[in-house]
Amino acid sequence: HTVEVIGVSFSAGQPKEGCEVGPYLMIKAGILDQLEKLGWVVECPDALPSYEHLQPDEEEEGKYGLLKNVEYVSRVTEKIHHKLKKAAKKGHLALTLGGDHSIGMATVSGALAAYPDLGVIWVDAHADINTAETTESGNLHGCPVSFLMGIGPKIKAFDWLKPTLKPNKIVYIGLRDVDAGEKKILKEHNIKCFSMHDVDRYGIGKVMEQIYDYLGRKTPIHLSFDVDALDPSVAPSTGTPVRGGLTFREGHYICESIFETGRLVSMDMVEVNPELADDEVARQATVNVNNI
Ligand code: DIR
Ligand code: MN
Ligand code: MN
Ligand code: MN
Repeated sequence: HTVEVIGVSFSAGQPKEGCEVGPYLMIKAGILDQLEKLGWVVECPDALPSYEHLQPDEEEEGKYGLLKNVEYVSRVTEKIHHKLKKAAKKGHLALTLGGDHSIGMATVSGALAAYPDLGVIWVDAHADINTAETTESGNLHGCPVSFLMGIGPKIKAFDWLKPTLKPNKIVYIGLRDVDAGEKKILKEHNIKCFSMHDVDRYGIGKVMEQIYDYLGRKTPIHLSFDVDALDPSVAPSTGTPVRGGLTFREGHYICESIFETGRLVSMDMVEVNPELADDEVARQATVNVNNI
């Protein structure tokens, strides 16, 4: 089986510099070797391309109210969308290393283009479902899910993105910092959420079983893993840490369990920001959190 690793050195979906270095450090820490040891054929044609040449001139930004870097995020995510779609259509497992979570627009839409009945498991402290109307920060990493669903005002720069994700094809795990406007959207669209409260209540094993029942036992799965879903004591080096998160084992269990279904077709690992660590120990803990 082949895994195609797509590095996305990009951080314009949020204001803190550093998560563009994430893919570089995860590769340096040995993720490709780990995958080979697990028996994967690893293809990594273009792990660390720079997207700086896609950065628009200043006057092309600022056209969408509070939302920042719309043009830039759109250009980069459109590129990644095509890469992902191509990898998925070849039947490869697409592994995207971010980068900030705005790239979820690219990966989920790319996987959906190859697998129309895709189910998405979004592991995150945050719901990332703000719209141009509800966002308080203007950061696009807080918006990918609404863009994928076509909720909220239409953004012209994102004409390329076909909003094909249905509200009943996504499930959240790990939520604990959800904005008021997001709560309203989650409720209105009846979106399935397993907050940290639910992880505590059922245990991660039962949460995963409920998710497979909900999404259906045949659907291909995309896993979008925001490292801030993990507790800051496990993965401190990220832009918006929130205490009370998943343990190391709960995070690994989610990944192992989804892999065991045999239906994982694509995965993102995002928001690893080595610049934000207090020290080298914290940095290595976060970069290496995928490693056992
Ligand atoms: C917040 C934070 N809901 C926002 N979102 C984050 O900016 O829209 N997502 N940090 O990972
Ligand atoms: Mn191949
Ligand atoms: Mn996120
Ligand atoms: Mn998050």
